[in-house]
Amino acid sequence: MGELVVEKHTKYIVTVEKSKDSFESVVMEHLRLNGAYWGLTTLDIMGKLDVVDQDEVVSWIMQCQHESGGFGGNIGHDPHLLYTLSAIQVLGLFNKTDVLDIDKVANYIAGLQNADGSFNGDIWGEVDTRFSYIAICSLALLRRLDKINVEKAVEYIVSCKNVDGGFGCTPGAESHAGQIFCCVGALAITGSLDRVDKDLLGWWLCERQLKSGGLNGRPEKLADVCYSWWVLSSLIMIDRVHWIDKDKLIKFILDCQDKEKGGISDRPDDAVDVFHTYFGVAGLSLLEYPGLKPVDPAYALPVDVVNRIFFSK
Ligand code: GRG
Ligand code: ZN
Repeated sequence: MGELVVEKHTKYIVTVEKSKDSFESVVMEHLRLNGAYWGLTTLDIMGKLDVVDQDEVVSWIMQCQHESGGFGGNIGHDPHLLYTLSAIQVLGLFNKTDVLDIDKVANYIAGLQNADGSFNGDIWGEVDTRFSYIAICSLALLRRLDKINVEKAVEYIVSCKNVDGGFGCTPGAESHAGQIFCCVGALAITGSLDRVDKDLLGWWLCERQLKSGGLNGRPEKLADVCYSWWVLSSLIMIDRVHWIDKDKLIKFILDCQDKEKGGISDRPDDAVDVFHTYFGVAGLSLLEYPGLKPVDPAYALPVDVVNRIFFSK
């Protein structure tokens, strides 16, 4: 079995961040703040965060903030919950959350909760359990969960639970590993994991492992490195990670590396991108691959960062 080529992945991430005219950078322009979160978190997990200029990143992030308190994906782009979470997470990585007007950001997030407990992603009104997770995770990191109706938020998430034990994006929508991560993560953060049928959901999640060792996101779909994050983090939160073959999954992830140029792809021999590089490295961390910082499965940040946020001041 090969090994994780840490130096190559570090170089790959730094290059993607810097080269504003690469194909990936052009495609990602509108969600750059989100891409920054994936790339920088990956560097931190590998112990390489010191290769970036923190002040430059923090100053750029603050330029993405709007009067409303929310953050856009880049300077001049509309605010959305997704980029607001990325901003909080990256500032957390750098131990710089004190540059934020915490109540202003928290009020923006809380203002997106609906009467049924669900959340809109932005002013345009799309509702999805992704936004429930993002709101809850963001407010928990800001230590402002008291700004929303947590009980109703939990009830809405539970209303998206299916008979297979999984969760979808809205009530009645098909179970999908990405949505399951969001719902289980939000329930974990709010101390509501008793609302999950752990054996039933654990069974559905461990069935995602295919012969190759890789995981898919739904029955009959292809394996993809990103599910090493969405599925594995969920299995850990419900205490059922021993139901999959860890060694086979480690091998699948390592086989998705570009060992020359760095970066990790969705499946062997595909083109690499910064998202799957995060999912691969974070997945390996969840699998306790040597030399990586442990990652918190609910907050999607290194455990030492989460501890610093909750046990300081
Ligand atoms: C901080 C980790 C973190 C997340 C922020 C954005 C978000 C919250 C969560 C997204 C959860 C989600 C829905 C992930 C799924 C993404 C994905 C791979 C979708 C692809 O779905 P299909 O149906 O692909 O196109 P498959 O694999 O089913 O063929
Ligand atoms: Zn993927």
